[in-house]
Amino acid sequence: MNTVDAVVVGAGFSGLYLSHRLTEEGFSVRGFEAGGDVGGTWYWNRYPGARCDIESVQYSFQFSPELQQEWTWSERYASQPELLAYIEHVADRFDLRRHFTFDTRIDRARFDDVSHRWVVETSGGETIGARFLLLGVGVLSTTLTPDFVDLDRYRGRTFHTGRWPHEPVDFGGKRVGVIGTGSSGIQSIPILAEQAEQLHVFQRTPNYVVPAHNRPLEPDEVAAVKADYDGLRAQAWARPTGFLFPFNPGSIHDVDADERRARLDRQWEIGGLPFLGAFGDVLTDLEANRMVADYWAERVREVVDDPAVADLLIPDGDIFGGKRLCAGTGYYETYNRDNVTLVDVSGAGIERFTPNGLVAGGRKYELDAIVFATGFDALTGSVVAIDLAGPDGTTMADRWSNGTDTLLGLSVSGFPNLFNLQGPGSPGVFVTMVTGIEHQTDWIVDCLAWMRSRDLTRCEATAEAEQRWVAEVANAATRSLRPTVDSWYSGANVAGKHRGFMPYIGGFPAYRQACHDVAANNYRGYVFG
Ligand code: NA7
Repeated sequence: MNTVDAVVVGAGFSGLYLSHRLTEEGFSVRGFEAGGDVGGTWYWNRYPGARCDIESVQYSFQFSPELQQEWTWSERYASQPELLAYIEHVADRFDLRRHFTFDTRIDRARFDDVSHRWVVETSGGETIGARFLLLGVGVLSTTLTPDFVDLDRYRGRTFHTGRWPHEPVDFGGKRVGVIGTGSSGIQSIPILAEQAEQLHVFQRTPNYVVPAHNRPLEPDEVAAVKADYDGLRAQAWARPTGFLFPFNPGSIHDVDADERRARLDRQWEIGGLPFLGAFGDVLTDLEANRMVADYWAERVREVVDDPAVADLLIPDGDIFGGKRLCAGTGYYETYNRDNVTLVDVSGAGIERFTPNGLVAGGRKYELDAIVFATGFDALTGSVVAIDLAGPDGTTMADRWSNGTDTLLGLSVSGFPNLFNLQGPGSPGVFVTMVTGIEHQTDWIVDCLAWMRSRDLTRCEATAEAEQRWVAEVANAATRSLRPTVDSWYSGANVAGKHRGFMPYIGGFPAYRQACHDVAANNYRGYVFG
C-alpha cells in the first residue's frame, strides 16, 4: 500500500489550495476528484446563466499577490466559464493537477489506530495509507432530484443544473420545463426563456430575488482594486461575511420614512446580496425584515405586468433573506414574455410524470425537456456519501444523523486526523467561499506542521471541546432570523435529514479568533498522540 502524508478529496478551490500549501510545506499529497478536471462547483454547474453572487474581485484567491495582479476579471459577477478558466489558470500556474487523480471517488476510509493512518479506498480500486484525510468535497455538490412519481416513464431529456452536460444543449424549438426556483433556477430561467419555444416554470415556493446589476468591469475599477488589493482584502476580512460591500449598521427604526426609502433605493441600485446591508437589523428584527420585504415586493410589482403572476412570485410572509437571497438578471422581466408560464405547484405539487411531460394541478404539460433546479444535500451530503469510519467503527453518516457536531467546523471527535472544509459548524456558506477556504487551509496546514515538528502522528478533537463549539454555534444562531426558516442551511430540503441550523453564523472575525485561540494555546481542545 502506498502511503502519503495527506489524501485530499476534491479539486475545487479547497482541494487545490490544500494541495498547494501542503506540498509547499513538504508534505506528500495524493488528491482525488470525481470530476474529469479541476473546478469543483464550477466544473459541475455549467447550466446557462450560472454565475457567482459575490463580486469577482473578492471571489478569488489572495495567497499569491502575483496571481491577484495577473488575473483580470471581466465582469462584476463572474460567469461560470470565467470562474472555471480562473481555476484552471490557478491549477496551471502552480502546477497542481499533478497531485490529483481525476474521475475517481473516495468510496471508503477507515482509521487504523495502530499506524495512525487512514486507509483510503478509491473507486479506481486503489488503496492508500494517509496520515491525514482532508475533505474539500464541496458544500453544495451532492445533487437532489426528488422522487417524483413515474419519473422513469418520462421519455424527454432531463438535466440537473448541478450536473450540466459539457456539450452545448440546444433548446431551440423545444417545450421546456424548469422545476425549482432557488438560485440555480433563477439564474437559468431568463436564458432558457430566450432559447426555448415555450418555458414552463414549476414553482413550489417563491424566492426573494434582487437584481444583481451585473456589468462589465471598467479598466480603471480593476486598476484601482489592483493598486491596493491588500487594503481591500484587509477590509473584507474585518466584515462578518469576509467580503466588502456598502453596509449600514444602523437600525431601520431610527430613520424616518423618507430616509428609509432613500437608503433602500440606494442599496437596491447596488443590488444582489449587498441589498441586505441596507440596515443592520434586516436579519435580526422581524419588523425591520418585514419593512424591507414590503419595499422589495413593491419593486417587483413595478416589473411584473400581470398582478396575478406577481402575487405568485411574492413570498407570503417568509423571512426576507432567510433562505439565501438570490441575485438575478432579468428574472422577473422573464415572466412578461409570451413564451413563459409560471405554474404554481405549492398545493398538490407535481403529481406525476408521463412519457411526454408531467401532471401538476390536475393539468397535463407536454415537455420535450425538463431541467431540475432542485438543489443539493447541502453541507453534509458529500461527506456522508463516503463510507468513513473512525477507530471505533462509527461512520460519519451515523455520527451526524442526529446533529452535525464539530469542533470549529473542521474536526469531529471520534475521527482522528480528519479535517473537513467549509462544512457544518464553520461560517463557510456565509463567508465568501474562497476566503474561508484559504483561512481554514492555512489553519490546517499550520496544525499539521506543528504536529510534525513535535513528532506527533495523531490528533483528535475532544468531545468536551466539540460540545463547547456546538453550543457556540447554537448560541450564534439565536442572534439571527435565518435559523427560523426552513432551508438547506438547516437540512429542511432533504426528506428525513436531521433538522438543525448547521453553519456558524457568528461572523468571520469571531470565527477566525476562535480558530486562532485554539492554535495559540497548543491546539486546545485536541488530544495528540
Ligand atoms: P435550492 O436553493 O435548494 O432550490 C431548490 C429549488 O427546488 C427550490 O425552489 C425548491 O422549492 C425546489 N424543489 C425542490 N424539490 C421540489 C419538488 N419536489 N417540487 C417542486 N419544487 C421543488 O437549490 P439551488 O441549486 O437553486 O441553489 C443552491 C445554492 O447554490 C444557493 O443557495 C446558492 O448558494 C448556490 P422549495 O423552496 O423547497 O419549495
